[in-house]
Amino acid sequence: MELNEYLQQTAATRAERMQWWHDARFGMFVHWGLYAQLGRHEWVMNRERIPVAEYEKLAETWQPKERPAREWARLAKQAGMKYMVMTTKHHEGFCLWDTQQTDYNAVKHTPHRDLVREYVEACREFGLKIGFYYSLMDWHHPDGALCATDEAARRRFLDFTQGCVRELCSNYGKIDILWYDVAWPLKSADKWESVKMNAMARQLQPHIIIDNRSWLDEDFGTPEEHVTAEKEGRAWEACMTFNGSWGYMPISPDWRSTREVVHLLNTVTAGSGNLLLNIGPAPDGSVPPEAVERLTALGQWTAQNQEALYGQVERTQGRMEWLPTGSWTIKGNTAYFWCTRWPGETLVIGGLRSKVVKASLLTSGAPLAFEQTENRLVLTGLPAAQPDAIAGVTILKLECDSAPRQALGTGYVVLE
Ligand code: H79
Repeated sequence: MELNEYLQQTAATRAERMQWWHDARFGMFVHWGLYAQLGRHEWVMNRERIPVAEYEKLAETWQPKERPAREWARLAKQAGMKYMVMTTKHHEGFCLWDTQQTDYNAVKHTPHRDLVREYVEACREFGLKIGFYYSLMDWHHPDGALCATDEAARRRFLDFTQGCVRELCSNYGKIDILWYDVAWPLKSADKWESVKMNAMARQLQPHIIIDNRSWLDEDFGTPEEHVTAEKEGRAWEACMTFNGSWGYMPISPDWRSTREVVHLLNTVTAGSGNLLLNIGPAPDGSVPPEAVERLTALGQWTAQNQEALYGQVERTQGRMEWLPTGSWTIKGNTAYFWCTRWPGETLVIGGLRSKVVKASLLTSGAPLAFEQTENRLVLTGLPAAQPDAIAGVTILKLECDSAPRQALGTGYVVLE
């Protein structure tokens, strides 16, 4: 298929295909592979220069417990996540599904199970949308690097890659997201035959959503380990680790707190983006206790604040101002103020240009007294201390008579 025709076709169906994804806001990334057994990051093979033959031995010793994917899916559901994305093959090249493309897979070797099927079944059981991560870069395949300089190797590697994508899109029922990663070493969509590959994926899975990592922009951008909104109108999803490593890494002590994750949710929601938060299960498939603890707390918080979090939101960029006490998200005529620094019984917001009709605490629904003059909204009678004990983030709901807008202007403060 021609590039232009492909781009037109995918653009024509994008809004409809992406609706659930925009509403979902929050997903779980799962990085699981042979590297989990070493517990030193999913790049351990590359960073420690482990020879392929030595690394391969990890494929004889992997012993996951029974159906850990059910634990992940249950936890994701409880945390308020609406979809999952799991590594079907990371850079190490080990395929977690029953593939015909290589013997280096989880059925031919340990654990002698189709881990992708278990994952898919768990997602369905818990009502989560299903994403497949697939690393184009491959450190195990003999043509994975050679393909850059050897035309016959490139042909073999593309046949392998397209074969993998075909299987993943054919053998597991409806798949919702295809999440490519690291299109190394080939440096263009042409070289990867990305249009052909992704058109095939779409033919097999007409509703699928594809990320931007096969040298095509496709459906959404993927800022990694930072939360940066794409340009207006472009969908984006920030993918974030919990502790600085995607793969299991118990020696990393730097876990993001529940509060930090709520702050991430605030930022992505303000930019109409999504958050894909990662867990790296242990070799047996269990979720690190630090992640369980935080995701469980997050679940309580998201359940109480779901109205502000999920569904169609508007971007706040250029519409609202920063404030020292918290930050905004917007949904229709309602502004949500995520108060992270509780000021006590009175909260003052400057420069709100829309008339507030009703103010309340989102969690309890308790109405708040307020007075609004031209340049100041003064809310009174608030609890003396931060009411939210889970993350220290309480949302104030301000229903306005028009689309919320805030502009402080220069006012009377002369800065010179
Ligand atoms: O799966 C997780 C990470 O392992 C993977 N993406 C997330 C989701 C990833 N993280 N960092 N990277 C990939 C870095 C990628 C570096 C690269 Fe390169 C730059 C790959 C290709 C160009 C340097 C040069 C490393 C390989 C060639």
